[in-house]
Amino acid sequence: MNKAFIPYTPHIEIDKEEMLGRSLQFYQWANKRRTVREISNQPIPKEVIENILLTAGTAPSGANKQPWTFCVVSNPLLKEEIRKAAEAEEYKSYTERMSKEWKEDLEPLKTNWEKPFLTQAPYIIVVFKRIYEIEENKKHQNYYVQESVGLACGLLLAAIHSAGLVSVTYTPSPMNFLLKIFNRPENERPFMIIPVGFANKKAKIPNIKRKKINDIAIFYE
Ligand code: IYR
Repeated sequence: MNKAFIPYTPHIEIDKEEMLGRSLQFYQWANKRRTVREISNQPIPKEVIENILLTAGTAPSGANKQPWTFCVVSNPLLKEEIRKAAEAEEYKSYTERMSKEWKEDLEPLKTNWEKPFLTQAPYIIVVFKRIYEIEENKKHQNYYVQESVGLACGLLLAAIHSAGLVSVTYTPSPMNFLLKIFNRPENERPFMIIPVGFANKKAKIPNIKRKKINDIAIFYE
């Protein structure tokens, strides 16, 4: 690793007015992102996925360890296998494991154990967190892995949105079945599944609202 420091050059220099305009525009753009569960099978270029993943890889991480691995699935048989295993877990979750309160909270989202997006979407990104590194047969620590991989997934979602595509942050529980399917090394754990594609032409989304500024922020002036 190169330990030298290099000068930081701001990527833009703008006045306050432009800053205000850009911050508002960015918010309005981000606010158009919605989780979409009805994803079409229309293909998307692999290069777009590569750019999206490179964006995710720009996330800050504990000690710059970049503790993430993205398994990118376009193989239809593998998608089928993931869907089958995920739906088996979801069926148990919806019929046995989830509390009454949890199911009530999910009511507005109208989710159920069926996960058609896992076979419909042209790409399924299975995100693994790397809880430590193995180099020359020795374990090396990673830091703030949960936070780091969460940030990478946030950027991943923003990059997907920016490309005009949609996704759903899918976290089946438990996710052990992904360990078996992907046979990843012992230092990796499944973190999240992010299918990517175009929204179905007739896709519907729940009519839910975001909190207002005063509900999410407290200013100490
Ligand atoms: N993993 C399940 C249940 C689920 C849980 C939460 I919290 C959600 O916000 C949405 C769904 C499923 O995907 O159906």
